[in-house]
Amino acid sequence: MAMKSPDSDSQVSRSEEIEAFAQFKASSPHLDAPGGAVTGSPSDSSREAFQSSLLTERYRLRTGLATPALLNTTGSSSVADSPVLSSIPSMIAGPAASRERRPTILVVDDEPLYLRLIADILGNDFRILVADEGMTGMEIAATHVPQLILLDLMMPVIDGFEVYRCLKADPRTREIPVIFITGIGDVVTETKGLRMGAVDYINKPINPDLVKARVNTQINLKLMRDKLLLLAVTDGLTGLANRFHFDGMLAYEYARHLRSGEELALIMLDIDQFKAFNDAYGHLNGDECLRKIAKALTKAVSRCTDLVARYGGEEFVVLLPDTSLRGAVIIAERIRNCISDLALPSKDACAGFVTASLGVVSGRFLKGSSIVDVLAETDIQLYRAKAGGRNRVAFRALEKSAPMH
Ligand code: GH3
Ligand code: MG
Ligand code: MG
Repeated sequence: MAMKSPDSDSQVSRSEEIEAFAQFKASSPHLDAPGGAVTGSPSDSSREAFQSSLLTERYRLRTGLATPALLNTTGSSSVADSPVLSSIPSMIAGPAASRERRPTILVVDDEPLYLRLIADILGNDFRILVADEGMTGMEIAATHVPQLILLDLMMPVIDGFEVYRCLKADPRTREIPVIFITGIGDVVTETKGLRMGAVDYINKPINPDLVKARVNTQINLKLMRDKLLLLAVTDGLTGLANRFHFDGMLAYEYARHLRSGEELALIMLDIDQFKAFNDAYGHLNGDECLRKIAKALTKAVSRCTDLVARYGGEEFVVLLPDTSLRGAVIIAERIRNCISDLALPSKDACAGFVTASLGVVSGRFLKGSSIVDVLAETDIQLYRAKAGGRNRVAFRALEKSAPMH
């Protein structure tokens, strides 16, 4: 693996250099959150796939321009965006959106009567958003990400199946369960919808008790699934992302950076002489110390695309997409200072308080290079920081031009 060091000793603790880095960083353009790519639609023919992608594209364009209508108690001005909504603003009862804790359900139906009816049936238990046509429905779904969508099959311009395809082709709405509402009620149509992935059907004319029962079941499943998904990616002790999530995100960001050619930075952190801390103060205090350090780490990174994770034991990692070595070293120094500033006493540690050592790498990667090499090099830098006396940052730039093996 071809690497180069940015300076002769690779040790950073000079305040002037940090200041210069800070100025450099302040002058760099701000990072936007990455937009997810549409990976295709689950259409059953190429014509449908083409139509879906066209619709998705139109929908995306419109999403950037239009604020979707939100129906609430106060009858906000956005309600007037839709003739259907403006006629039924008082239908939804409940607290203001900002204090809203009830699950959200989006109802998409071209018939105002049914929007009214369903909102009446479910309005006491759920926050209800409505749309009188598919395009608006998709916009609202992407912006508000409801827990469930009730989607009418028979609508003019874009029917429910097509709206469903677009919802499933969009990463922002892909995971939202959909119940179809249909007046057709034949086996072929219902089977088609269920095969596409709809979670259930509601038949017109609507039976309120049946609607409530079906909706409650699906909302409970969705909430439970969301909770499990969150648990699967969270470290139980610190609340940070866990190793599993970090590995997935590293692979994703690495692949993205292979394509974009932008720099990707990684920080690996290990608490110094933490065994001594545990021995002196006990494991419960050790756990509390890890939680405090996790909080400090979260505070030290600012971009929404940065990921802080617990790598294992008393080791943490920070993934910094689109970040130069200079930027990453500034952040590593900030983290190191935040941890020192906690001033957690550790009588047997060299410094007398809890400190950490950090290894940093950043680089542009070529096809054929390996993510394992990046991790291994970050680890090497971490142990250089340890060997250099602990409570410090060591770093290295990964060579841009030479492929790694
Ligand atoms: P070094 O400066 O070389 O990193 O020394 P160290 O003592 O930190 O490293 P070592 O690998 O010898 O010990 C790591 C310690 O971290 C030992 C283990 O008890 C502690 N540790 C790991 N995970 C946890 C945890 O979840 N809770 C607590 N309280 N301690 C933990
Ligand atoms: Mg360790
Ligand atoms: Mg340690």
